[in-house]
Amino acid sequence: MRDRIAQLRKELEAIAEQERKQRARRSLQNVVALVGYTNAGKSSLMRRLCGQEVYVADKLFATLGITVRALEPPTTPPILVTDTVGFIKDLPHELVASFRATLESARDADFLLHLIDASDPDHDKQVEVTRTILDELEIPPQRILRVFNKMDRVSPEDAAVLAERHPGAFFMSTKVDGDVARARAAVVEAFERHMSQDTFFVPYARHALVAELHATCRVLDEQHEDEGTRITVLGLPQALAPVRAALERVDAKLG
Ligand SMILES: Nc1nc2c(ncn2[C@@H]2O[C@H](COP(=O)(O)OP(=O)(O)OP(=O)(O)O)[C@@H](O)[C@H]2O)c(=O)[nH]1
Ligand SMILES: [Mg+2]
Repeated sequence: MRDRIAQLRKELEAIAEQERKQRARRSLQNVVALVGYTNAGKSSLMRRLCGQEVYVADKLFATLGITVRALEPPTTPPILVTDTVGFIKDLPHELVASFRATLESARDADFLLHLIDASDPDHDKQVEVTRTILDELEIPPQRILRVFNKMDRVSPEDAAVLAERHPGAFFMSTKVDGDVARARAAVVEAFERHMSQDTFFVPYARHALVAELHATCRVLDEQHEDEGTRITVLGLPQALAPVRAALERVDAKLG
């Protein structure tokens, strides 16, 4: 009997370790990608959202690689923001490689902010270029939020026309604190829409799962009972499902 318990414990530890690794990978998936035509203000928005030094310059292709940073102040679970290389109509050859990484990060993102320079008289054409590429990647439109940036340089009359023509779009300036706060709230809200509430009873022997829930979800309630912890969390399906599966596997083995 003792041998059997020792054996089970070893197996459980191995499973837990494997799950920890899988979850660590999965948690990287809470990603919002900033995409759009070059010079739209992607890096500026990233800098405002993540409170980090991100290279911003008034020149084409200021960004030539992918940058990933967590939303700051942090959320639970963390939301990662990816800055990407700007889209353009006829991509210069030497940029194809770095652009490929941009396409990948766009495809992998849970949610995309499509930034548009509203002050550029040519922005219609630029929207079209980005939209075509996102279409080719088969990114569902409901995952994309159009963000008209640089609204500080748009007259109220033009702003009204834009709002009329693009219902559901987001209008902002990275120079306006209130706008950045609204953008942050929109990103957080997009993730929270996909979160659901769940309650787990985690035996003390598996308390590592409680730590994982703290890392990947928002804990709403936690009670320590005789045999374990009863914990209610709000989390994304990809965070909740593996914990549920791990607990069921333990039940099956011990029962
Ligand atoms: N007036 C105004 N200028 C802005 C705004 N947001 C960004 N800019 C300016 O626009 C220029 C380009 O900004 P970036 O953030 O580097 O643009 P990007 O989309 O990352 O550009 P690439 O990396 O080249 O694709 C910079 O000079 C910014 O200061 C805004 O809301 N209003
Ligand atoms: Mg940039």
